[in-house]
Amino acid sequence: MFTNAEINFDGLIGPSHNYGGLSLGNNASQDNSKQVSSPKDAALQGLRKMKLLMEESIPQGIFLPHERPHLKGFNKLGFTGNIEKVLNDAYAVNPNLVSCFYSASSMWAANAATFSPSMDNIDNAIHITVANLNSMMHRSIEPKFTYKMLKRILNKKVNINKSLLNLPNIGDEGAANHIRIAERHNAPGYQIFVYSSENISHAKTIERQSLIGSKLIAKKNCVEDQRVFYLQQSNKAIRYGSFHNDIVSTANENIFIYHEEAFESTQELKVILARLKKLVPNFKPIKILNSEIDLQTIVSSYLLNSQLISLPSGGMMFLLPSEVKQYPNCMQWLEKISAEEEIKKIKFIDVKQSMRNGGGPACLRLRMIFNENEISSVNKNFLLDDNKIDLLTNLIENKYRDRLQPDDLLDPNLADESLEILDALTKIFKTGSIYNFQKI
Ligand code: SUG
Repeated sequence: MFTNAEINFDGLIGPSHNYGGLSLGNNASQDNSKQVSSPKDAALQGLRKMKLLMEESIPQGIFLPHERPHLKGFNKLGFTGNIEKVLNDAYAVNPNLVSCFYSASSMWAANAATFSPSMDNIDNAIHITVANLNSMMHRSIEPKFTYKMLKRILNKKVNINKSLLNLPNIGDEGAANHIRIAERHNAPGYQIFVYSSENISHAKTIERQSLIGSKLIAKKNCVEDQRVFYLQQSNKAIRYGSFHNDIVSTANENIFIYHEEAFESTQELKVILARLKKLVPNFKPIKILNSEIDLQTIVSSYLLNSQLISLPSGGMMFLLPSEVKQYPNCMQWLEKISAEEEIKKIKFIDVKQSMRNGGGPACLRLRMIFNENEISSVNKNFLLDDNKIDLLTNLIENKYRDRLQPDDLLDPNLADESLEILDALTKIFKTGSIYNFQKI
């Protein structure tokens, strides 16, 4: 029986996971630039996280890795010939072109799209809009395949909207900047779109989510006007490395946790919180004070880039990156909230390979909410079970590389291996041919 209204879809980590140093403003991506990665460890870590949630009887969905190397992209830029030539020619122009078109960044599914459940929307239908991710080159190549995959995962009853036009000032980075608050998942809720840039002007910081983009997404998703709020992320948080809002705040059902310096205007926040107090039964905002944990520690620990998740057995679980254990003040705060709030289960997970590129547990998943009549919209092939976990573990252990260093991206064998793995994945998930290379 379907007991939990929420399904998390995680991005399965692809075989070319590497540290390209591609995301300016993302401290981990910059600090680990050109280090050796382990695609095998990364994928197994991601899978263990999914398994841990399944052990709590939480349904778990999956997004397949995108096709990398992105041969079509290389071709469009004028690189032709065999793969070895394409890679070498692109590398000669700029080595980052190769890292970009090989990036496994689709693993961070929280950036794939923005989901609005039917009970919040004018037409009582689910809407999901793919993110254009246009602030970073390696991420801007994701939307097309995300759309294609969502079409395979969700049936016609779900409105899947294409991403916003790829214009520089309407950046949209999906659910990582979107907070939904409701008495419970399947009750009508309120959505806060957190943006980082308001004006069409030269930015001082790297502003990835625009206000214009946020407004267009709310409109595309048909969210009722009175259910939408806009709130600006603080410039200080962005400067400190919170390139998405899900690093300085998190929410689940009636609980909203945020750092006191997460948002630009305390006045605007106050107004929204007061409205939500009136509108949402049992609404509980939890503010983390600087005196408890300073902003820098919130950003470097990834305390709030955790999955706060409702358990079918009641109460909530906080699934945190294991790095948090290194911060005594974060641990004290966790002790405090588990004593005071309904967050009774605290667990840690090692997703170090993803963390080293700035992606914690919350980044690795996109949440979707369905009621009992809508759950049949989900293609079961994309839901994990023990058998698929075994098949995936086997594939990852046997076919993924243990180590990948920057120069390995020029090895034509890596391209062949990657496509072989993607092909095997389409068999495990019975998707039919979904990748470009599978079309003859
Ligand atoms: O977009 N890192 C990702 C991390 C995304 C995290 N997502 C959320 N906060 N929801 C990004 O910056 C680094 C890739 C590299 O440098 O190789 C990267 O893309």
